[in-house]
Amino acid sequence: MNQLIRSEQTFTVRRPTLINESVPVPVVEAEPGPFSLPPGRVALVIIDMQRDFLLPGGFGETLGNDVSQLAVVVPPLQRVLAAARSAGMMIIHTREGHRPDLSDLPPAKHRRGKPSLRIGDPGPYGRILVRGEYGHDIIDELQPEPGEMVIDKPGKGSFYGTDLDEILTTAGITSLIVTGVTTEVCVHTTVREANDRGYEVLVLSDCVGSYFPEFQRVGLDMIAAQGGIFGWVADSAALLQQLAAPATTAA
Ligand code: TIU
Repeated sequence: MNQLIRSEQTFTVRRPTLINESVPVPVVEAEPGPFSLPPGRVALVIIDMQRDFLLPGGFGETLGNDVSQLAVVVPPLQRVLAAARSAGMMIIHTREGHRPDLSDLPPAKHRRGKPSLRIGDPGPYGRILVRGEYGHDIIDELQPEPGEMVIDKPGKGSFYGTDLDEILTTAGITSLIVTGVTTEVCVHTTVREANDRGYEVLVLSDCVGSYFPEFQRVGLDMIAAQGGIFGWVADSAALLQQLAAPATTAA
């Protein structure tokens, strides 16, 4: 049979439509246009704010990066996290890392780059990017609270090799506010995965960070270009304005 037949496969789109909501929906001023926050359908996703990426001596630094570039993200992200908690929003934290036996670490990923320490090697914060180690966990400032979801992911994207899609679908989530590090790697991969799965995605420009200023700028531009090819971009002030606004209810 012609292999092209595969293109006729059908998929079930499980995301409910946002049109014809009867309740007023807060809207964030964003690029390339307004981003809706349908009540109860929005989750905050905080990607890989782990010690190994942010603290000196961790995996990020072993890759040759200046980790101080990421520290600027922490204060605005703390404010967004606090506001999302107050608003009762679903909160998802992710962590990139691997099983202690490294059985979920593809050799290609293990070999990649020229780090002075590789994934699984002992580092200053325990074994690099290994689950259960101090360095693999989230920085003190953004530690999850009880009831918040923590997704351990083996890849750069948050959907690959995880049950994130099932969790979001079950909770009725249609829209994601994405934050974390790094803009051009795990944030971008997650945004693209989410976009292909039918989620509406808003990226907060001052709550995502890159080791490279030019990647930060271009990475954000790429998301909102072409009419929002992967999603929307706004700064945290635009979101906080809406989360702080008094709730409007249908008369
Ligand atoms: N190296 C780099 O920029 N990022 C990663 O390896 N992982 C994440 O982005 N989390």
